[in-house]
Amino acid sequence: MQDQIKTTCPYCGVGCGIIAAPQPDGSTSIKGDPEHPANFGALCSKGSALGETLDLEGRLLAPQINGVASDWDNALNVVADTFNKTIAEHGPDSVAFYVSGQILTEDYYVANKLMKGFIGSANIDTNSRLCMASSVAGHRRAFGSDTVPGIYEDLELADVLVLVGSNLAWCHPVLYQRIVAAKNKRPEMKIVLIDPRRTMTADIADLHLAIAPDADVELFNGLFSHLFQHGAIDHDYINNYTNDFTDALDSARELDSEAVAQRTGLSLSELDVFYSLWAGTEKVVTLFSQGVNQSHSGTDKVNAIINCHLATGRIGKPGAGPFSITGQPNAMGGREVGGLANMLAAHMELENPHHRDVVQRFWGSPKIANKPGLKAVDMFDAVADGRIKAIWIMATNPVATMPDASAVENALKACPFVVVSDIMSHTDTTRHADVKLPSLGWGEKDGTVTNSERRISRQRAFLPAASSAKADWWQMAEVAKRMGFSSGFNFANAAAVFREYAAQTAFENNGTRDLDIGAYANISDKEYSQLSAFQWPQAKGQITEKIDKRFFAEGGFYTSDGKANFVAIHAPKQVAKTAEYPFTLNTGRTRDQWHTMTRTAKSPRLSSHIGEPFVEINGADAAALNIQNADIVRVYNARGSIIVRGLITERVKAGQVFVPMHFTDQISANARVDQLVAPLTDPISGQPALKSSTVMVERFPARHFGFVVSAQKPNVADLPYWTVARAQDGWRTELSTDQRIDDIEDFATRLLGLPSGYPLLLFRDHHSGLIRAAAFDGEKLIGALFIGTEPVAVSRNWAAERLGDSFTDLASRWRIVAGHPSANMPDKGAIICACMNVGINEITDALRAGNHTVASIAKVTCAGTNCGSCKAEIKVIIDGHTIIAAE
Ligand SMILES: Nc1nc2c(c(=O)[nH]1)N[C@H]1C(S)=C(S)[C@@H](COP(=O)(O)OP(=O)(O)OC[C@H]3O[C@@H](n4cnc5c(=O)[nH]c(N)nc54)[C@H](O)[C@@H]3O)O[C@H]1N2
Ligand SMILES: Nc1nc2c(c(=O)[nH]1)N[C@H]1C(S)=C(S)[C@@H](COP(=O)(O)OP(=O)(O)OC[C@H]3O[C@@H](n4cnc5c(=O)[nH]c(N)nc54)[C@H](O)[C@@H]3O)O[C@H]1N2
Ligand code: SF4
Ligand SMILES: [Mo]
Repeated sequence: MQDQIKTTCPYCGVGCGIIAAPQPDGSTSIKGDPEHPANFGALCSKGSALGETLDLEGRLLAPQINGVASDWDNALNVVADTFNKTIAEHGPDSVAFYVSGQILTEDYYVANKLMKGFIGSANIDTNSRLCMASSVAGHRRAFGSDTVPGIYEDLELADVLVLVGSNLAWCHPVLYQRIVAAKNKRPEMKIVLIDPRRTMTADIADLHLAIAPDADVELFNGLFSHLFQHGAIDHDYINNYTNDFTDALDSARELDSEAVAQRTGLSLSELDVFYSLWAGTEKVVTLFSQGVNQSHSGTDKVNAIINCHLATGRIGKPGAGPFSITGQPNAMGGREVGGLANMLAAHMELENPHHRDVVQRFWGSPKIANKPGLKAVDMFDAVADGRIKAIWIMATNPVATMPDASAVENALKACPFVVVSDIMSHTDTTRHADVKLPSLGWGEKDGTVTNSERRISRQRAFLPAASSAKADWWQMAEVAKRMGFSSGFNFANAAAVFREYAAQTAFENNGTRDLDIGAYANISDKEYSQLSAFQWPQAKGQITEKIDKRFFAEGGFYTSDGKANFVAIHAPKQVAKTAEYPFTLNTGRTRDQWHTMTRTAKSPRLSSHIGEPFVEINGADAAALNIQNADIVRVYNARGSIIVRGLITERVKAGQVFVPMHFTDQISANARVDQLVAPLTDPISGQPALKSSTVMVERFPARHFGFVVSAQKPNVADLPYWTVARAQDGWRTELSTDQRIDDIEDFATRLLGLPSGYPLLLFRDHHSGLIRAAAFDGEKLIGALFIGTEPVAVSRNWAAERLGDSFTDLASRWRIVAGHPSANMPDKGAIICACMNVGINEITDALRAGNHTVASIAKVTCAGTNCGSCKAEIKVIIDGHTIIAAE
C-alpha cells in the first residue's frame, strides 16, 4: 500500500476529499485534501474522526446463514437459489432490493441492472426515498430531469442565501464553513434561515424565520405573489423558456398576505423583510434540505421554491438558483444510475418506452421492467402482507430509520427470506436477516461517489479487507451469475463497472439527456485508479479540468419542448394535532453522529458531544407537564413509546418537540424515534413525512438517575432507560429506573459484570438518596457509579477520563466516589470541540480570563481551530455569559 491515499469522505453529501495514511501501528491518519474542490483541505468533526472508526470490533467478518458462519460460495448459492425459486413461483415482483445512498455508484449500477434489466422488476428502492425523493420529483416536474442546476461556488457568490429546512452548520459543516468564510469576506451578504427550530445554523443568519411546521408552500407561494406584485418578474425568461406561468401564479395568489402570515406563524413585517430582500436581490440562492423534502407536501415545497427562481430567471447563473443539498455521500450517484423504483438508468425514465428500449438494447438484457416498482414505504407494506417474499437490504438500517419502524420490523420478522449486506454484525436490521453478507467498509472498498454539486470523486482502498468481506457490487454480480445471468455481470473490477456505466450515460444520448460522462467510457484501469474529482456532464471527447457547468440560465430544459414547467401549487392540508397527541414531533440530526451510529459511535470524541437520546421541549410546555430539565421522559403516541432525556430549551417553540434520529436498540434501551413516526408519504414522491408526526410527552416516574463509567460494556439490559457511549478507555452509560435499588452491592456488581462480593468503595446517603460506588482492579478504575434520586450532576467527561488513570492511594480513590475533581484531575466539562477535545469549563475559564471572542478563545484553548463546526456553540456560550454578566 502507498503511504498516502486520496479518497472521499463516506459521510455527507458535501463529498470532501481526504488524504488517508495508514500508520505502522495499525492506525490511520486522516486529513483533508487541500486540492479537492469540495473542501480545499477542511474536514468536519466526523470526517476528522474517521481514523477512530476503522477497527474490526463489531464487524461482520464472514457470511452467515441463520446465524451460522458460512463460506461465500454457499451463502451466494442460497441467495441466488432462493431468489430464483421465489421468482419462479410468484413472479419477479415477489422479490425486492432495498439499497442505500451510501453504496458506491458501481454497487448501485450492478444492483439496478440486475433488478430492472434481468429479474425484470423495478422493485429496487433506496433510503434516498427517505431523503431526496421529493427533490428528484420536484426537479423532474419543473425541469424534465433530475438536475441540480448550480454548484457550491454559487453559495459563496450569492448576495442572499436562503436556507430552508437545513441545519447546515451540523449536517454539511464544511460547506457551512465555506459560507461563513464568504460572509466574513463580504459582510453585506445576507443569510436567511427558515426552520421551525432555532438551530446552530441560526448563528450565521441575519434573519431566522421560525416558520410553523410544513408551512413552506404558503411561504413561497406568498413570495411568488409578492414578486409579481412588485414587478420583480423576468418576463423575457418566462416567455422564452417556460410554460404555465399564469396557472402557477393564480394558485400562488389563492392566499392573501394575512392568510400567509396566519399559516406560517410569521408576522407581516417578518414576511415583508424576507420578501423584499429576495425580490430586490439578483443573486439569490435558495438551498433546501430535509425540512423541505421529508414532508407530505415535500414535492410541492420544492416546486414552490423553483417557481420563484423561474419567475425571476434566477437559475443556473453564478450566485443564483435553487439548490437541493444532498444528504448521503452518494445520494446523487444512486439517482444517476436509476436506483429509485420509479427511475430507469442514467437519468432515463421508466415510463418512457423509447428509454426502456435504449436501456434494454444497451444491456442486451432478456427483459426490462416496464412499470415503476414499489417505493420504500409501499415496499415494506408489501413485505408485511406477503406480496414480497424475498428482500435484499444493502447498506441501510430500515428497522431504525423507516417510519412506523415497528411495522417494518414485524414485516421483516414475517418475511420468508431476508438478506442483509452490512459491515456490522449487530444492527437493528441484521437481527432479522436469514443471510448476512459481510461488506467491505470505507477504506477497504473502491469506486466512485457523486456529491451535491455533481462532482464525481473516487473512494479508494487503503486497508486490507476485513477478513472475508467483499465489495457490494461483487456480491450482486455473483448472485446475478448464479441466477443464470452470467453475460451481463462478468465485471473484473470496479473500473469495469464504471466504464460500462459511463458508456451507458452516452449511449444514444446526443444531448437529449443532462447526464453524460461518455468521456470516461474507455478509461483504463490505471486511469480509473488515478481519476481526480470531476463534475458532470463530460460528454465524449470533452474532458476538461474545471468546467463549472451550471444548467438552465438560457433554458435548455429536458422536457419535450425544452421549456421548464411552472407548477401550480395549492396550500396543503396540515397534519391535525389532537388533544391526545398535541405535539408536533420534529426529528433530525446532531452534529457528531451519523444516522444509526454504527460507525460514529465507535469514536469517543464524537460520543462526547451529545451522548444520549433526548427530546427538546419548550419551557412553557415542560412546566405544564411538570417536567424538569434533565428529567427522563416518555414520548409516545398510538404507534409506540420511547424513553429519552428531556432538554428544556427555547430553541423549539411551544407545541413542538425535537428528537434525534440516531439512537437504536444497540445504543439505548428504547429510543428508536421512528417507532413513533407515521408512514404518511408525499403523494408524488412517496417520501415519508418524517418531521411532522404527533405525540404526547410525559415525565417518566424515575426513582433513580445514574451515570456509570466502566472498563467493560455494562450489563444494563433489564433497566427501562439506558444509553451506552464509548469513552477513551471504556464506556459511559446513562441510566434510570422506576424500581427501588435496595441492594446497591448487588446492583453495582451485576452492572459491572463483577463476581458477587467483589470489593467496592461505597458511599450511600440514605437521606438524599445519593449512591456512589467504585471498583478497582489493582491501580485501575474499572467502574464507577453515580446514582441519585435526581439527575446526577457529576461531570461526565471528567469521570470517563479517569478510566485511564492509576489510583495508588485511597484518597484519590475516594475522590472518584465523591465525584469531585482535584487539581491534578481537572474537569473539562461537556465537550464542545470534538476535534481538539475542549470542554465547556475550559471555554468558560478562557472567557473569565478576558477572552470575549470566538477567535481569542480559539487562541488560548484551540477550540474551533480544526473543523470549526463548534464555533456557533462557542458563540452561544459567550453570549450566555455576556447576558449573565449584564444582569
Ligand atoms: N451530523 C450529521 N450530518 C449529516 C447526517 C447525519 O446523520 N449526521 N446525515 C446526512 C443526511 S443523509 C442528510 S439527508 C442531511 C440532512 O441535513 P438537514 O436536512 O440539514 O438535517 P435535519 O436535521 O434532518 O433537518 C433539517 C431541519 O429541518 C427542520 N424542519 C423540520 N420541519 C420543517 C418544516 O416544516 N419546514 C422547514 N423549513 N424546516 C423544517 C428541522 O428543524 C431541522 O433543523 O444531513 C447529512 N449530514
Ligand atoms: N425520523 C427520521 N427518520 C429518518 C430521517 C430523519 O430525518 N428523521 N432521515 C432519513 C434519511 S434522510 C436517511 S438518508 C436515512 C438513513 O438511514 P440508514 O441508511 O438506515 O442509516 P445508516 O446508519 O446510515 O445505515 C447504513 C448501514 O449500512 C452499513 N454500512 C456502512 N458502510 C457500508 C458499506 O460499505 N456497505 C454495506 N453493505 N453496508 C455499509 C452501516 O453499518 C449501517 O448499518 O434515515 C432516514 N430516516
Ligand atoms: S462535511 Fe464532514 S461529513 Fe461531510 S463530507 Fe466533509 S468531512 Fe465528511
Ligand atoms: Mo439522508
